[in-house]
Amino acid sequence: MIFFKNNGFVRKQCQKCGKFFWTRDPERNTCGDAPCDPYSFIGNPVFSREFDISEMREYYLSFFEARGHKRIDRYPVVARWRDDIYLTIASIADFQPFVTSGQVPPPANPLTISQPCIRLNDLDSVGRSGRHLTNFEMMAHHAFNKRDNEIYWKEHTLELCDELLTSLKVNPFAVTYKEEPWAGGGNAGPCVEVIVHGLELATLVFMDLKTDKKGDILIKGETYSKMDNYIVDTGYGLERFVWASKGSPTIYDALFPGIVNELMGLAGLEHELDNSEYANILAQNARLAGFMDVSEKANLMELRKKVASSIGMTVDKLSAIMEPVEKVYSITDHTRCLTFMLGDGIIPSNVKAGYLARLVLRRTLRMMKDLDIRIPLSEIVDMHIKNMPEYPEFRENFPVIQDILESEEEKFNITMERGRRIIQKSASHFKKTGEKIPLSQLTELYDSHGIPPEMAKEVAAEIGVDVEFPDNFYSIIGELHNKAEEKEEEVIPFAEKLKHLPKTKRRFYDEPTRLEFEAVVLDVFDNHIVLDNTFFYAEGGGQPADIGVIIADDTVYRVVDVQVYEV
Ligand code: A5A
Repeated sequence: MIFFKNNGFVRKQCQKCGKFFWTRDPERNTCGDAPCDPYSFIGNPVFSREFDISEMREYYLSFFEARGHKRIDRYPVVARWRDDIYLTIASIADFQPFVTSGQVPPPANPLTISQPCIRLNDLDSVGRSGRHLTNFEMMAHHAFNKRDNEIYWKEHTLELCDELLTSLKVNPFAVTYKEEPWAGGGNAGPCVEVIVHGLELATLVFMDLKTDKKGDILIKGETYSKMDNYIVDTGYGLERFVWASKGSPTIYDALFPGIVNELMGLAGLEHELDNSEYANILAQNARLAGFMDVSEKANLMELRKKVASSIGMTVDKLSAIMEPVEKVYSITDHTRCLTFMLGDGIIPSNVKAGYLARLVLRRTLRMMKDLDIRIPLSEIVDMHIKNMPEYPEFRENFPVIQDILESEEEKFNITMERGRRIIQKSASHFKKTGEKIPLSQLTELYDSHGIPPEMAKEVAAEIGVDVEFPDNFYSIIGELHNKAEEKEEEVIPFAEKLKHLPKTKRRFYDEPTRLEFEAVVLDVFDNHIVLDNTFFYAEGGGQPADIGVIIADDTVYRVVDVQVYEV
């Protein structure tokens, strides 16, 4: 890329992970990302000043506004406009699939946005890795390019990123751009991850692929083909920027110190922090916490061992110290996630987005029980809402949120009592056969009865039956349930015949209000008609098709539906 070449970067291969990256520092041999490098900004902030969340968001959005981007309001965290995923997992999800495919024009071009996102595939790293949240804001700038209308592409995207970091006074030698593929929500493309002092702050995706069962480009197990459009899809982690500006031990301490302290106190951990040995271990763990990415590797004990041996202590001692602290962080994170989920109208249930809300809710209640924190969930949610004056809608919805939380807490307690009996029954069966309770049974216990695997383990142990489940159990469940069931592939009527016809010119975006037009009939199959051009809006983008009439000679035909068939 010309930008890198013109700005003194060199391309290197990481000595640890083998991936390629760009750096201005000729001495650098590692990519700078976790787990290849530790966090080197803890206690050593990366920018010239501290930012809180609102300040950082405003800094970013006005930076891009000043550079020709239009600011767009956020979308909800529940992706109601999509039928393939339930939650808004990235800012680009707002514009998929109809804007990215070119069927619908973007609300502005180029644009900038700060989009609250929810990702449950990182669930088991939350609280542990120092950097993962279930709910975070993705600050972004997007440009939607067409072959005949390019806004900007790779070079300008890199220039903007570099200018933003320079304006924040980041040391240019500390920044690495790591090459990776990125895929999500039906599109993919090459990307560079922007890493500073061990922390991935942003990702710049050059999106030019779409999912295609017949495509021949394979990324993360799915096949893709090239799109005509090419889209600048960036994502800058707002909370990670705030954390980097403060250099606190974890992202949670940087974002919600008040709530973390309050929960530490309720869990009886507060006094420990005054103990210098304990504080020292927490500090050392914080630098190395980047290793604790449980999402993919899924072996918590192995990861913990690595950290313990780097600190020079036994893994048991480190686990005993870290586990309760990590739970406090997770509870803090999960309750903010619930604030967004319920605040944006999700009702906990057994299906779709409601299932995911219940998953987060029950995981939170389970951890609160473990730490013996006995306050209603709504009290913690209330603390979050107080911290977020920029979301007045959550304060407005609070009475409803409170009702939902209370009713869910009651249901959880009933489930726990019933669950105990169900596990006892199942465990006695496995005691007789001498087997462990298999994972499929644990998933079934969770899915059908809401019984968390930790509880199954506890109750089964009382009977003498072993239970093992992967460390990323919740991430697996979250991932499984975030994808809607795939639809049957559409059968296109008359596909063979349509192949030989020219494409219909879709003119409804040129003059959306036009009500009459002339067209040539290209062909007729049964009661389907193909025109050479049309102002009839074809069903798409969540909008139904236009209806009307076609007059040929003296006959009037009713148009009851309009469809696009790509063959
Ligand atoms: N569509 C592309 C841009 C995308 O989603 N890329 S990404 O998955 O890498 O996310 C963009 C940025 O969001 C990351 O670089 C990181 O800064 C932030 N981010 C992603 N997952 C996060 C999480 N679980 N917690 C906090 N921040 C996260």
